Formats: sequence, C-alpha cells, structure tokens
Amino acid sequence: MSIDYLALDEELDPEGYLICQYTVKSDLDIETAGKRIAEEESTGTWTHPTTLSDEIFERYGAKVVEAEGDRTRIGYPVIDFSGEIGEIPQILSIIAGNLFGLDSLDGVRLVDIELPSKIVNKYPGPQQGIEGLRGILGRPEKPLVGTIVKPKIGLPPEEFSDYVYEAGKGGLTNSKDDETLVDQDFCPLEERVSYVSEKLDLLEEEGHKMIHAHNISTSVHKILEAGDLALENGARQLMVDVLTVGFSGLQALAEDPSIKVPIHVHRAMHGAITKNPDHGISMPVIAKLVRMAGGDALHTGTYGTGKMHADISEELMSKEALLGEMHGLKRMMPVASGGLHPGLIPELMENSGNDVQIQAGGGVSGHPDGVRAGAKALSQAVDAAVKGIELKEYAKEHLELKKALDKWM
Ligand code: RUB
Repeated sequence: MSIDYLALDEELDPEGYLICQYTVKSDLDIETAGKRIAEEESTGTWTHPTTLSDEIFERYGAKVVEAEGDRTRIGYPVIDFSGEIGEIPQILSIIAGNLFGLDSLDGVRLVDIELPSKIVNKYPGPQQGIEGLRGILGRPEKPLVGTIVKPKIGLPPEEFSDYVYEAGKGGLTNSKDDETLVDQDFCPLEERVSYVSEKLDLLEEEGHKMIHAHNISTSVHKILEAGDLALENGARQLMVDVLTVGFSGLQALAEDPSIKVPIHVHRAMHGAITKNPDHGISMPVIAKLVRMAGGDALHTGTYGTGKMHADISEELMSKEALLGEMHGLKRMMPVASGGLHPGLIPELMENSGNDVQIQAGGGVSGHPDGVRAGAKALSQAVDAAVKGIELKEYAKEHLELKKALDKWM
C-alpha cells in the first residue's frame, strides 16, 4: 500500500473515525489542502519521514474522504484518541491543533465534528441538562427567563442580592453573575452567594422558585474549592467561563460527585475563535465539546437579535448540538443572551422555540421603573410569544411591557 492521505472513494465506518469538516482558504487545490491537514495532524509532517511505514499509516493515518469547493472532510481513526489520559485537550490538539498555523493555508475553519460513540461514551456529559433544569424550576415547557445582574461589576453583595430578589418578584426563573465577576474585593464570592441564597430562600417561601448561577471561573487547581465554597453557602447553580478556564475546568466540576447543582456555561472569548468566517472553530463544535465536558446550559446566541455577532445558520447548528441526539448524553439548555429586551422576544423565539433560557441584563435593569418592572416586562413578552399574541396587543393590558416597548422599540 502506498502512503496517500486522499481516500475519496473510501467509505469510512462512522464508529471507527472522528470525522471533521473544515473549510479552507488557500492557493492550494482543496485535495492538497486536505492532505496537508491530514498528514500534519496524524502520521506525517512537512516531508516524508523515513520512519513512517505503510503499516503505521494504514492504522493511524487520517483520511481525506471529501474535498470539494472549499470544503474537506477528514476522518481521524479512533485509535488516535485512545488511552485514559488525553481526553478533550488531546482531541483539540489533533483536530484543531497545528493546522491553524500552516503557512500554506490562508485560513481554515473547523465547522463541524461527528464524534463516534467510542469517544463520547467516555464522558458522563451533563448531569442535569435541560430536563433537570426544568425539573428544579418546575417549569416543564415554557422558556426559562432570566437576567444578568448589572452593572457587570461594582455592586456590593447585599445590593447585588436585592437585584436578584427584585428580579424574582418580577417573575424571572433565573439570574446570574456576569462573566467578569468572580471574587473581587468589592463583591467576594462567599458573601455574595450567602446573600443571594437568603434572597432565593425568601422568594421560595413567598411561592416563587428561582436559581442563580454563581461564576466560579478560576484556575483548574482551584475550581473545586471555589465550587465547594459556593455550595457551602447555598449556591443553587454554578457558572464557568469555559473558554477562559478551559474545558478541563468544566469537566473537573461536572464529574465531581460533590457537585450536584446545574452548571451554567458562559462562552466569553468565543468571538476570537468563532467570528472569522474563514478561520477558527465554529460555535457548534464548541457546543458539542461543552456537552461532553458536562455543561447543563450554554450560551449559543440570540439568532440575529441583540448586541452580539451572529451567524444564524451556525446558531441553529449549535442549538441542534445541544438538543439533538448525541450517543445518549443528556440534552443541554441553549441560552440566548446579549443585548436582549422584551421587544426582541418574538423574533428570537421564532428561531429558538420554547427550549431556551432567555436572559436580559440591560433589558431588565434599564426599564424606566427599575428591575422588578423590567423583569415583569420580560416575562410578559415571553408569555405573549408563547401564546402567539402580538407584543403591542399584549402591552395594552400589561403596563410594564408597554413602558419597555416605548423605551426600546
Ligand atoms: C448580557 C451579557 C452577556 C453577553 C454574552 O448583558 O453581558 O454576558 O452578552 O453574550 P446584556 P453571548 O443583556 O445587558 O446585553 O451569549 O453571545 O456569549
């Protein structure tokens, strides 16, 4: 057999390979570009190593199974990912490693991955998932509706918890720390969790169930300790900035038996990786890895509404990555966040459906009558969309919504 990474006529057994789809921008033809990626990331290098035998190539070499237009699909043999230790860091070092720096390729984007059960089944995945979250909140069908405490940083713990209480009184099911708040001197984690937990208890006594995600993003060697600290003080949900912490931090938490609360996953920094259409890694790929690593809810975008860049087709793929079948892993909750306000909800929900956690920070705290009214207005907008009633019509009977629409539409 001769060493040629091109295997266009070969049918790959989907259980024997991790198959990646890349788009490539290069002066090279797409077949050659695909071969460069396959050899760099499996058994080759820039020249033919005299140590590479036909046998090694046959067992461990990646195969280019499609190359057309600007797209190529490459299958990496499952054995390349074997062993107990490598896990997600090793998967990424192979399928998303050196290839991004190859000089012969002006741009490469990893747009999708198909993971075989042999790899996925090594991971327990989400412990709660969407059903777990819905169960905790007693909200089986409607979207979850939440807020991010604003300003992003600066509120001391007690005022912070007042915000959460007001949001709960306005009907929200969820609230969370912002991605930039962890344990700063002006709002230490321990005190913040303790105050917020008291307010959540009070809300529950008053008949309203709500959870708050506490951001414990830190170095991997401290994350379990931070999680324990939050739980000891009554945390109902934890939050991790998965890309700044790393997938390993999320996995360490999700797989620790003492962590029994859901984990909210923020994707801060993803724009550096996902935004360039010619280069980087798509959000759906990140979503699949987060699901394997054990996140329960993940930010996946607001479908063209709001303040953050969006590619709707990728956002729909991310939604599918969280909600579709994945070798038996629990389904995750997609989170829509970023520049949302009540006026955007119908457009958002046309794409998201009901399986979504909708969150607004400014779109709640910026309401002319404050947080409680802002929370009511957001809840009313979601109720209107669920019932299929036009916002303006619904606002005739719902003053908070009317004021929000007057301000933002
Ligand atoms: C939302 C906010 C979120 C990001 C996340 O605040 O700051 O952290 O928008 O974006 P606001 P994404 O509601 O005031 O805009 O989910 O796209 O990663």
